Amino acid sequence: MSFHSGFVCILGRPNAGKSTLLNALVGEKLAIISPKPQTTRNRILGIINVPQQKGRDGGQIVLIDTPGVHRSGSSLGRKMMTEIREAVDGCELILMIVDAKRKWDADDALVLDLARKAETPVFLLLNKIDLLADKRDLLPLIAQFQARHNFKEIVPISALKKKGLDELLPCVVKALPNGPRYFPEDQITDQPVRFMAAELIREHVLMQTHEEVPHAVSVVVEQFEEGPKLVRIAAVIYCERDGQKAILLGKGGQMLKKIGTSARLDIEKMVGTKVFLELFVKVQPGWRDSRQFVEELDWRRQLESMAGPPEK
Ligand SMILES: Nc1nc2c(ncn2[C@@H]2O[C@H](COP(=O)(O)OP(=O)(O)OP(=O)(O)O)[C@@H](O)[C@H]2O)c(=O)[nH]1
Ligand SMILES: [Mg+2]
Repeated sequence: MSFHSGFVCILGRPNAGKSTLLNALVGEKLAIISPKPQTTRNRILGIINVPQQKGRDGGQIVLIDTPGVHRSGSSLGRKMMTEIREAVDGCELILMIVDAKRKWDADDALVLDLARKAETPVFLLLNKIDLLADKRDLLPLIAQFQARHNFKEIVPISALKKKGLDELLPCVVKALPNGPRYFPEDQITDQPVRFMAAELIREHVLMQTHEEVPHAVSVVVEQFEEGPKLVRIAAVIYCERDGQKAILLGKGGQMLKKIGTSARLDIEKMVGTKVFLELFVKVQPGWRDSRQFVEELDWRRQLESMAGPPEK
């Protein structure tokens, strides 16, 4: 018996179900989900330990959820594409995920192009099969995909209903090289709770607002103080225009209150203690086109600057 390990990148167009898959495979909510495209903006690590079982090799899968592959000229869009490329670079396996209910189009072609260039084995995951009325539709669909690329495996799944995942995991382990355990067995992500809290707040903004508002919003946690019985959090919801700020506040502050209450309950579930959450809304005109602002949103960068300059 041997131990397999490696980095596995989930790649796909916006809304294909990448983050739903990450959460389902890890068994914890690490990434926020929404029906709106371009929900995920950073790469998100999820660590899965697969025990040796019934003669099968065990291993550690370091799964990376990525933003949806898309064409965009904004600084935010470019940053999202950089996050995707960083995840793809150096991974041992790509899980390309497509929505089985959608016709193949230029966006999927863009994803396949990225996967091909990586020169890494690619699994094709046909997601959302729970939406197929007739399961016999799967066979011609699989044949179509086989003609597009020499996929190492084609696996029909439903990330939402957790179908096909038990078949997928051993295939992923088998496709990885023999290697070390990269992360301790009890670690499931590299993302600190402070930043997960910011994402949960953004998820509630995505749920409660429409049209351009969700895309124009970013969330920064400015204060995060963990006590034994209470976590105090102050966060700023940035938007781009006064009109968006008015929507986020709502009549008499009702909208912000609603977002705050529901986000607080989710954060309490995550941290396991009471949370005191204060939210502010600020206008940062055109932040999505500001390279500096977009870079400052990157939590990996924020962590570096919190740690201060390296000691000599
Ligand atoms: N019916 C069905 N819906 C799914 C499935 N997987 C994901 N969804 C839904 O598809 C929508 C998008 O899911 P996400 O996981 O946020 O998609 P994503 O690929 O991470 O999207 P971006 O982060 O925007 O790139 C959500 O409404 C999910 O509930 C599935 O297997 N079946
Ligand atoms: Mg996502």
